[in-house]
Amino acid sequence: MTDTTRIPKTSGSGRIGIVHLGLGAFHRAHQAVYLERYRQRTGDTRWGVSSANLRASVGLVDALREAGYRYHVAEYADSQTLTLREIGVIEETLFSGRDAEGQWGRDRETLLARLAAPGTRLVTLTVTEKGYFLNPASGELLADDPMIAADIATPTQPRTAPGILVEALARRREAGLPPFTVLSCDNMPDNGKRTRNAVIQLAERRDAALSEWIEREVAFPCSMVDRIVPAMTEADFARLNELGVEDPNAVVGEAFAQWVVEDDFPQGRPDWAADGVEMVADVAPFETMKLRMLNGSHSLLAYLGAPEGIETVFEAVSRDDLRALLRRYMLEEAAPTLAMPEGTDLAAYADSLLARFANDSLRHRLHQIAMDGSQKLPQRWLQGSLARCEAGQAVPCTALGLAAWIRYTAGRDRQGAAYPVDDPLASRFAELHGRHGQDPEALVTAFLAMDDVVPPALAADAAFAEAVLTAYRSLTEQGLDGALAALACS
Ligand code: NAI
Ligand code: CS2
Repeated sequence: MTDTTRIPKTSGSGRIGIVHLGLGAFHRAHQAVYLERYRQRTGDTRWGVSSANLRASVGLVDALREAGYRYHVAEYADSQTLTLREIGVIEETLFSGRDAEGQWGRDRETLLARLAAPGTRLVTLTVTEKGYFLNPASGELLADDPMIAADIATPTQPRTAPGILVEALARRREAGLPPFTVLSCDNMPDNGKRTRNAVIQLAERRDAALSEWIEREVAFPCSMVDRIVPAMTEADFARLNELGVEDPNAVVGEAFAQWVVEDDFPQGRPDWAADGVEMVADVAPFETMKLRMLNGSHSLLAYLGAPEGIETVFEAVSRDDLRALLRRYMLEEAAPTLAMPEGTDLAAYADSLLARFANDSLRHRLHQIAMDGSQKLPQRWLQGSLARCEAGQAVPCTALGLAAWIRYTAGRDRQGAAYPVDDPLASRFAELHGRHGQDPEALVTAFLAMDDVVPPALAADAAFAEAVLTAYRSLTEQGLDGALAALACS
């Protein structure tokens, strides 16, 4: 039950009930929009947001502050239909990352105080998959990562999202306050469970009693989030200018939005079901469906298309062969791995995704989607592929995708021009390409042996490994057209 009426307004501003970590484009165009709708509908101002960046983008933090925390969201259904909203639910922006002089944590104490304030009952996160510092394949904390090691050494001056949550929860426990609920809104499988794992495993290294308290008292509901919100381009700003909106903090996304949330909020939550938030007992089927069908398709387009000079999702799905590949991947390789509630029509879902990808108002760059592949591929492709391979079924489209990812990580397009490979494992990729670049079999074997990305049982599947190698050869020798023709997707 949600009871928002008996909670005292004792936070710093009285209007802040939520602290958000990861003030990026998605937070501004998804969670904030739902909360704005809630506020407009109910007049309840207690769920305002203090939104913080822990890594980069101090410029956005300060620009929003200068703009009185108001900004615009443009939602495009297609090139003709647009909804423009002004959002005012962000009450404060903070920066706790490293500044230009190399100093950490400019607003860290304010952020920790806000997190420890009695009025804060919910903490939400969009810090990207890598912001949890988990082994992407196993979901275990990367305790040796230098950032986590620093948070273990100086826990009261945390730098990472898990470190900040642990320190804030420790302060609440010491003050005799109830904890807050932690809601991950990142594209991870079981994102609540993974966040819990990161926080508890980090807390265990600090204080057993604290970690037991967190385990017992803190709720980490899972959620499935969906709205395509590409990084802003000059063209997006120019188009908004034409509409009379001059807002450096504006964001642009598609009209579609979905938020499915596990209903586990012991400290209360906005009563936001009427605003489109779907409250359910189990998010997992929806999350897996979205990760494998939508995000898996995105990654296929990204690794196949970007090195060919195809710039955006829209451009990619304008090609019949890539649309055919996506349809086949979704229906033959992703959908059969899903256990959905009765009545779910996955063919209709696939069609709706293809229609969303064809939105000609979004400039969703394939290189943006290609970022952090090591963190994304286990949940998008590899866990599903493992299930299929174990059942003796082939995954030719996914094998082609994996081959394309391996090629992508070389950082050179078909013309030989270099592009940056943005991934926490980029230096490992470079080393493997340096060592095995001339030997496709050794290269594919070395990539499949990365057990923090590829489940070992999948790497050990001879038919899968062969399919990846064949696809890699066909891609590098015959190019995209040849590789798609070999799959009969031309
Ligand atoms: P963005 O690039 O605009 O913002 C990324 C945010 O993550 C920034 O606040 C940045 O400071 C933070 N961040 C990055 N690495 C971090 C780290 N190691 N530790 C702490 N914070 C870190 O990206 P955007 O669009 O906001 O997406 C963020 C995440 O939201 C995605 O990775 C995904 O999990 C989720 N999401 C995004 C969607 C989209 O279409 N943009 C849709 C659905 C989910
Ligand atoms: C994309 C997602 O960047 C990516 O990896 O696949 O951000 C995608 O746009 C969203 O999940 C859509 O909800």
